[in-house]
Amino acid sequence: MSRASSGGPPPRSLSVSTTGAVAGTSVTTPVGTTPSVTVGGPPVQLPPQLRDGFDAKVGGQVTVQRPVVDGVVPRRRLPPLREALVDPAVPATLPGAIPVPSAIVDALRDAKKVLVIGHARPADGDCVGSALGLTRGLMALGKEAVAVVDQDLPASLRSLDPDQQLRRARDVDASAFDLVVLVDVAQADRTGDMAEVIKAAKNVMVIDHHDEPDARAALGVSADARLTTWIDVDFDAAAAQVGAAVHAVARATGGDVEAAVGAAAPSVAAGLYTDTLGFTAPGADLATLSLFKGLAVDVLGGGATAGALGALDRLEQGLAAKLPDDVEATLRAGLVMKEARGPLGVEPVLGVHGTALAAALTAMQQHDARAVEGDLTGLFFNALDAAGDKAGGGHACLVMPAKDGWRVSVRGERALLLGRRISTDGGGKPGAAVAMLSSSMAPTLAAAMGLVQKALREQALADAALMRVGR
Ligand SMILES: [Mn+2]
Repeated sequence: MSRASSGGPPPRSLSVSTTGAVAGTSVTTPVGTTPSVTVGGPPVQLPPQLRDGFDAKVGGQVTVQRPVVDGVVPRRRLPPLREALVDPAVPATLPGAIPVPSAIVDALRDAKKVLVIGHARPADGDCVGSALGLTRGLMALGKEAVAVVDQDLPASLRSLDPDQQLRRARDVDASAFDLVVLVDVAQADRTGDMAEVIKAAKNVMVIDHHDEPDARAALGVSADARLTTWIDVDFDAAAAQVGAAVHAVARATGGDVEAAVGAAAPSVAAGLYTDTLGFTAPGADLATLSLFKGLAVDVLGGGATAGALGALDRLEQGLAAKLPDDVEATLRAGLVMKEARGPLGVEPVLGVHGTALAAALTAMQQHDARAVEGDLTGLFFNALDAAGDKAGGGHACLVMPAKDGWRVSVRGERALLLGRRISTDGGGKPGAAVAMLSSSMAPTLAAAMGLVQKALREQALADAALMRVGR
């Protein structure tokens, strides 16, 4: 969200030749498959001498390799959002322009009481926006609807739910609903304590943009249950599908289309914005930006670009959730930055002291009793984004202590297909990735760099193939 724009116009076409760029590389798995990394050993506690561990092991263990990409992989960047909102050359579209599978429309039309579930632990702006957007849209059409994201939300996401409509699993009587809809997720075990509800449900729907070839198995839905899925990885955010679904079901029920889309619009816009990192993510599509623009100008902005810019200001201020100074200072003291040799040169590597995280959370709770650890980690991701911007073609890694081991996040300027199926950052889109690895710091980092190297080889081949067919 705070990721800086690198400025300048986006490339209009893939005009850079990469002939010969991938000579000598080998790829053992097809593009788009999940890189598989297994690191043995039980989870370990953060060692007190983390800084020393970084010095001694990280630099020494990461293999230096000849760059595997000689040419420049084109960046697919969109114009800066504020310029796009006022630039007449950037089209604006509305959710009605997106076709919705008829089975999705029919099932939503027929349902009277709908339970909408987003992913949790972690939640993100798209799952919150999608869950609230669908719920609000259905309520505007006279249906009963309840949204669940089963975790305490970090401060930034609390701003997307000002009326505190989201429920926890423990607060919901699942037997009261005739349709269960999962948004932005197709796996029961990523919904917190909603997994058993999903498995027992007899009428289930999935609206998602993450690759899931066998949703019935991933959900644990029984063979006799009705399952209706709309899974399409070409969408940057599930919120785009949700906006379209609200429009379509409003039309199908003869309801007030404008009221339904209007009720969903703030949440849908938030999902589009967050899953594309404010439309700065390398893989973000113009179609998504156009949908955001249509919602911002025509729905939230009252038809005026000034109104749209005001809506964007409010969205960004809410998402920014600025930390108190004392909390931020504590966190910054716990952030370690090192540089490792990666496949494309020097790769910034960031590490986080677990003790600093704990101290900062205690300090934060003096300011806000609802504070959770997620309120704090945004600072590290901002640092990661900044490091990624400075990596000059390399990729920055962030390694943070987590409940079951270490959380490794990666950011880079180059398009990167890294762990799409395990990714929750950036909607699983190129350039943003996350993996959970259970091991100590040094092998985790080495494994993370291996993921980056492998994904870069695959991406180089994919880009070369794209150019060969003249796209
Ligand atoms: Mn998403």
